[in-house]
Amino acid sequence: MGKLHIVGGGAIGSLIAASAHKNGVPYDCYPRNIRTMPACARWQDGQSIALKAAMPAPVVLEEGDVLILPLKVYQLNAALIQWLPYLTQKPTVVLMHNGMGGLEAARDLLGVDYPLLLATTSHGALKESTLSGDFYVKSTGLGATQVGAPNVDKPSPQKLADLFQVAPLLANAIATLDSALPPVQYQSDILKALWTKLSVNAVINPLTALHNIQNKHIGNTEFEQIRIAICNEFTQVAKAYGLDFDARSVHENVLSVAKATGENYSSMHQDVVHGRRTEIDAINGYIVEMAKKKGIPVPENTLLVERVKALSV
Ligand code: KPL
Repeated sequence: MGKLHIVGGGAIGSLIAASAHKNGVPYDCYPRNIRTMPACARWQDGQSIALKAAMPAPVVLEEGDVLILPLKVYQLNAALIQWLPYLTQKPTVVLMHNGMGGLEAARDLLGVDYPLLLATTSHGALKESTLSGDFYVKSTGLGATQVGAPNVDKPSPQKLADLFQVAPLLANAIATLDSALPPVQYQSDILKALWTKLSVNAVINPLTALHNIQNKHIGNTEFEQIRIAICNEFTQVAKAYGLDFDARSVHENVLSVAKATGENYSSMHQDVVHGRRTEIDAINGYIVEMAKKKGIPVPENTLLVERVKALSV
């Protein structure tokens, strides 16, 4: 099994590290700021686990290693540029972020043939600090991770066993991820899975941030009109790029995720509350950009981008 190298000390990166530790998968963490890297993880059953000390700088990786970047999209470029000199052996790179735009950034910097995986996770995690200022990561809900290989020739292998035939290192990297933080599900059409997640984030994230509410309130009737409008715009834009969604099912899926993650405050809500930059450009902003290229009007998404930007300045 290859070693897992986790970039960034955010909630999801730390959760992956903690779970790798628990499951005996070799790993190292490379946070931007060693001081704020969680020293331990707390599981929902009350157990806690201490994490390995973080690495101060990148190291040259081997071909069978896996470099995972659970970062915000806007942090990705700088992180990939920093890691480029250490990727000469072409270890598998895994992108895991909300919103879109990472694939384009990775293809620009690494090349279109680079062994790359795209992943999206529904595991919940929060990074918190104790009164004495020590950081820890708290698991807030078990989920699943979907992963796919966008740079493998079309048609994409339908099953993981097929991927093992054409790209064994990528398939092994998926197995490593599954050993670290299960379950990991291989998706032959990862772009569709990412667009599905985009539709969820495009509704829940800006509305929870603007109204200062938990995810469960997104199902309230006061938001019905705007929910439907966002889903309709999303569906039209996706269709223009050959992705076939049904607006009604998109809306139903948003409602079921809002219910399933009801007690959560969305990541955008948290970003606004803590005065951090939001991912609005990679979520609703991405829909607006893609719509513009095809001449599709998307007034609701455009307004949400403006309103969230006004919140976070
Ligand atoms: O991905 C999320 C986020 O907060 O960014 C959801 C699914 C909305 C869960 O909170």
